[in-house]
Amino acid sequence: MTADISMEQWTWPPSYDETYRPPEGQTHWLPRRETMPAEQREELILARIRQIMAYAWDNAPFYRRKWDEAGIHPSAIRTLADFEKVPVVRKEELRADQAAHEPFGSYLCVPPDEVKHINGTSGTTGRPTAFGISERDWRSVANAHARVMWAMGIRSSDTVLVASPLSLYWGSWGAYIGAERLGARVFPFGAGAPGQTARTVRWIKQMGVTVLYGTPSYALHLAEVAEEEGIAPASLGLRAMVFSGEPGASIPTIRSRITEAFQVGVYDSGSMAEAAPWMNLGAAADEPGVLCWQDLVYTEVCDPVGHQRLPYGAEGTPVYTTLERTSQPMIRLLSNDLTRWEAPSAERGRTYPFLPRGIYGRIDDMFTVRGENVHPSAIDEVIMAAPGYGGEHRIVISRESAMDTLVVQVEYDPRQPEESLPGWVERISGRLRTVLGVGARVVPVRQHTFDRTGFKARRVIDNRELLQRMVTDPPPGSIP
Ligand code: 8LE
Repeated sequence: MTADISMEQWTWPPSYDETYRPPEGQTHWLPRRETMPAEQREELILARIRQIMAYAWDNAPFYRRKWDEAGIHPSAIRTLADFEKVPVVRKEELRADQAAHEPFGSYLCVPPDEVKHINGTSGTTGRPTAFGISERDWRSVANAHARVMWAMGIRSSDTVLVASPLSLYWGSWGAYIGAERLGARVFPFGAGAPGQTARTVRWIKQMGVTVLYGTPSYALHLAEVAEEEGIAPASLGLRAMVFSGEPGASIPTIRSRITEAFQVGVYDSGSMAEAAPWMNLGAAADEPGVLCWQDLVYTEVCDPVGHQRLPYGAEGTPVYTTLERTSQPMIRLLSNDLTRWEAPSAERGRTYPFLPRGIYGRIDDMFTVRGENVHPSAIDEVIMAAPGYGGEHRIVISRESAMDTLVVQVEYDPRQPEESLPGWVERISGRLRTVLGVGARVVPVRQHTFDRTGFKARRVIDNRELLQRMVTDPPPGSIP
């Protein structure tokens, strides 16, 4: 077994043979790692976790402080059950630590000049967080994503168009370097500029693009625009779509709208940018659901309060531990997302746990619109700072013509003359767009349209089908 594993580069720190690629007809990129008995893999994962905890203890004041406070030393972790006692890392902690230890935080484990790539969060909840990525980690992510995309059936003969923003977003770059590593032709097109979607349609046809990476919302928009341009989406020649960033690809109604429009295979993927290789949750079949590629990032579906691992079959929140990252390793990163997991089964072709409905929601109040994470408090901040604010507002998320739309109904101060309202609305919309990175329609309403509360404001009204269904038809084992 050891010999097999070393052949497949199970080493710490990770190092990959960059010339390796399986024969086109082979199903698995690293057959041994992907199909070995789950218990055997878990033994290796435990050993790796111990190495990584020792590494973080030595190199990251952030982790040493945190574990010291919890009375935990890496040497005390002898089983995966012991590991459940390691306190989770919250995104807010990373943000605060970065603010105190500019620019990459005291969880950076390599000398700062080894950071060769920067990605980041959009920063809707305050200070943006930077991802400082060493060349070694960049290559590990490329190799990991190549492996997952290989399982999706992507090959060197494919042309992969990246249709998400090519800026801070790890999603786009992760898809790009994964597709490049497996030898495909890559086309970094991006998304979000005015008029860009119609151009996307034309370029897909012109370049013979076969695979598109983006968000499910964007795919639906693309279908609409194609129709408007007089081009049937199914005639574009795409054969697969790889999604991440938001729920959709594992939600039957959305999924079937996409497959019906484009006649493509649909593959869900994506955990969190911090946990890159974020394709660690990735489909290996043209069907809803994602596998947890445990030897890349060890995923525990946990009780959202105590953060202990839950038995297979239960619903909980994923907690991620990166097993190949050296620059900013994440050790028990709390997602606050919602999923249900199933035990590994060799019948799925890979012995990884399975999330049959993917990630289908968030525990906290954050919501995702057109692939952007939006926090209601970021909206509150902008609205309440606007001169002429009338005292209350509502955030309405709905789905209009296949795209998520965000409507903010804002009460205005009656002392504002009616004729100044269009300018007022425009200023707030512009500010919201800057802060959120996504457009919102601002609707002025009369003062006292909305109830006031003496307790907590409930300003978010989510009309989207998914969340409604979760309320009326909760899945078995749901958290009440
Ligand atoms: C349901 C994974 C990536 C790079 O595409 C991404 O969106 O990372 P980011 O910006 O850190 O956002 C992570 C959050 O997006 C997750 O916590 C989850 O709420 C949501 N998300 C990402 N991918 C999916 C998803 N939700 N299904 C997905 N496939």
